[in-house]
Amino acid sequence: GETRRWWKEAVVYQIYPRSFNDSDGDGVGDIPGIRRKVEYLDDLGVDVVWLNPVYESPNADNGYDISDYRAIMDEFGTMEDWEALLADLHDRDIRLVMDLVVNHTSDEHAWFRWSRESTESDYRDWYFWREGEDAEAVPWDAEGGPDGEAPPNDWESFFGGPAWTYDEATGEWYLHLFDEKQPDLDWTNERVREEVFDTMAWWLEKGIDGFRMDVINLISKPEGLPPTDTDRGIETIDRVADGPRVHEYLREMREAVLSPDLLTVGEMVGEELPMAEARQYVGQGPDRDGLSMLFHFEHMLLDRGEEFWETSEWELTDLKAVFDRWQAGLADEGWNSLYFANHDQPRSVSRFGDDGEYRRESAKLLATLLHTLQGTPYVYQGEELGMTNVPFESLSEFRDVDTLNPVRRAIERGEIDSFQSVAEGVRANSRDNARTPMQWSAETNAGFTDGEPWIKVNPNHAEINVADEREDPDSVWHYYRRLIELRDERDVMAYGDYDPYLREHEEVWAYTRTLGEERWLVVLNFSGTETEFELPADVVADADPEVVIGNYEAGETDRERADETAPIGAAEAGEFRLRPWEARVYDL
Ligand code: TEU
Repeated sequence: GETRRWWKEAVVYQIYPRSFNDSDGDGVGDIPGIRRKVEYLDDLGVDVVWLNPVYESPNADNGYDISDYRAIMDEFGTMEDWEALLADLHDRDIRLVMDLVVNHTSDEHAWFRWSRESTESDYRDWYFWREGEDAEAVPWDAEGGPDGEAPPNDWESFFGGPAWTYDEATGEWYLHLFDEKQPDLDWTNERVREEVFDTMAWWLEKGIDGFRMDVINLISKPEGLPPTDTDRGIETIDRVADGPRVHEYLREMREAVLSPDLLTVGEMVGEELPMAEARQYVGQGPDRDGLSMLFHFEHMLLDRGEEFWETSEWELTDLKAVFDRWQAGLADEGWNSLYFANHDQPRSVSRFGDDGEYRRESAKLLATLLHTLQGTPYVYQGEELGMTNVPFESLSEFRDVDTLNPVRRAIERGEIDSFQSVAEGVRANSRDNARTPMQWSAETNAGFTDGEPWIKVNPNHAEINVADEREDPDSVWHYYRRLIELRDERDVMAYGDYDPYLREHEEVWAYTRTLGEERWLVVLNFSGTETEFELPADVVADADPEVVIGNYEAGETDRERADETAPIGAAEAGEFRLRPWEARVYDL
């Protein structure tokens, strides 16, 4: 993390356009709607917007199925609207990062339509077309093809079911690691790579500031597409993640179109990403891939169960271990991205905090953590209000293919009785928790639309919304704003070294950040009860250090506070007491 870069000092705000702001009353958010909120983003103080896909798409997966990389989806507006948005953002010194989805296209993309026409098509080898297998000869299910024919291998789609779809027209199967409307591009084909790089250059030419790269670690499939080997613990994801040529492709991309002044963040799906592999992706040396940063999933999997509708209890010690590993692993080479939420994940306060009694405190605690680790923080729309998960009541209220497919399929196959029998887990895990409309006000539809919203609005918008949050100086929103502002004032936030303490403590997360003479201590109580702990005396030599920010009475020192509220405060150097979900940052 030595070299200074603008994207290391930035805070990124993620916009899911479909759910951000609707300007024309069709119930779907749009680009003119975002333009009306640029001032809002500027007030919050963010430096970068990452925009989820806005390209032409039949929306089988809300824009992650692209049918034209160089056109804007009608529902979202026009290319002129998009250009005006870019100009508005740049006017306020906010940069724009676009989503790059090139592991797959839509099945309605011209390339796939041509590819599908015949086995002789010029575009046939742009995708993975294969003959089926003799169902008698292979151990996997013969699902979806003609009698007696099984798919080419047993890979499973991320959205459930086989990763292959049989196509009547030519009697072959095509690969799709996601929905059947998202066929995978074959990157071994040089023309595919050239076309992708041309498209990237075309957008860069328009003046964008970087790319978020969707499932970029899936672009290289293993030679021969071997089936899984569950006896040896090899599942589909192990076959397809971080494939044999992925680094070669990324270095080619780097050479063709990228530069270190762009923000490039690669999404790396999978269970565990070895640090050596990660450094290869985000190292800046000439033989590295040169991405700015990556999204790994390790903390996102801690509370997941085996099945989509199952959850498990996460432990703070595990969460800390994940971050300790990544903070240390990318300290000298590469750079971390920091996120607790995005459009694919349940709401962070419902998951890692307490969305009941201590919603505000715990939302601010998570914000403190996000902004005081080493790396670039990503704020997902609504996170700055402490927006929560959604009380979905029936399957018909969900919209997401990644919720509907697995549940419907499990019902069809008799694995579960009904939605109601798994409702709790689905409600906890569904991506739709993140996709309900941004809560602007207490008004009808949270001020998101004058029409009928495409997905339900969280009924708690009456209590949680931008208008109220901005009104109240103690709100989650104002706390985020202050954290973002602090980053501009204090270099230690971006560049300080991270050193953790009390790693085995089950409720407390404590660490210092050090940059030259500057040293911060962060203490976080991840529980709903008061907690006491001690740090080595040499960490806190001063018995009354200044509080930089905290989620109770910000700005007070411990001693001042101790006078008024007896149980709180460091009585002697190194001794701490934190209230429920209390977060404090000290300047030592
Ligand atoms: O997501 C990749 C991905 O695999 C997960 O985030 C996914 O939501 C989850 O593992 C499914 O169980 C990216 C995009 O962020 C997501 O919205 C897209 O649906 C997906 O790629 C396909 O493009």
